[in-house]
Amino acid sequence: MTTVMRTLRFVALAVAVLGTTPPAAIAADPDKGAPFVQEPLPYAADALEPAIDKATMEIHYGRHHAAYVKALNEAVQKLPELRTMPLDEILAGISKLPPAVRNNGGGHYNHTLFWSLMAPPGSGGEPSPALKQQVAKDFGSWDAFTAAFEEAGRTRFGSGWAWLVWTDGRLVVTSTPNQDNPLMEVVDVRGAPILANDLWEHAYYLKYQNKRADYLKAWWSVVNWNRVNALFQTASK
Ligand code: MN3
Repeated sequence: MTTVMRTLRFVALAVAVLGTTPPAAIAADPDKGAPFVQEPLPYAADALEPAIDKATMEIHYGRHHAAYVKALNEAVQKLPELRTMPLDEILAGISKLPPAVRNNGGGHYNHTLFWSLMAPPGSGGEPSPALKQQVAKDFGSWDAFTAAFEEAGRTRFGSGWAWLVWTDGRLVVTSTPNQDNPLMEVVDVRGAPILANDLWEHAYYLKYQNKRADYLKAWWSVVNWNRVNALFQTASK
C-alpha cells in the first residue's frame, strides 16, 4: 500500500467516524492476509458510563466484536472473490454464502455501525429538524417512535438487533435475529440502517442482568444523534 493510499484510507476512516458517510463503507483491504479490520473504538471504554459500563464495553469490543472480525477473515480465506468486496455488497447477497459469512460479516458490520452510533452522554447532539419531521410523519410523535424502538428491542426473542431503517421513502422500526441486518436480502425489512441497538445479552448483562427494558431506556442517553442525522440525510436524499 502506498503512502497516498494510506492517507486516503485514514481520511476515509476519519470521515466515517465523523459521520458523513453511510455505514456501508467498510472496505476490505486485499493487500492484507486478513482483509477485514476492526477499527479503534471512537471513545474510551468508560466513556459511555453510566448507561454502559466499562467492563461491558471492554469485553464487547475487545472479545465479541474482535471474534467476529477474526472469524470473518477466516471464512473469506476459502472465498477469494469476497476478499476485495465491500462488506455491504457481501451482505446484500448473503443467502448464497455460508453461515459463517452471514454470522460474522453481519457481526462485524453491525458492531462497527453500533460503536459509531454512540457517544459519551451529552456529546451526541440532538435529532435534526429533518429527522424529527420525518419521525412525526411516520410514527405520529417522537415519543411514539422511541416507544416503538424500545418495544422492538424488548420483544425480539433471544439475540438480535433493533433497527430504525429508511425504506421506500419512510422510516420503519424493525428487529432482526442473531447478526442479521437490513442490508441482507433475507430479512423482513430491507433498507438503509439509521439507528441500531444490540440486543444480545453480552451488550448489557453485567450491569442490567435480565432487565433488557432498563438497558433499552438508559441507552438513549448515549445515542450519537449527529451520526444518526448524517445517516438519515444520506439515505433520504
Ligand atoms: Mn454485540
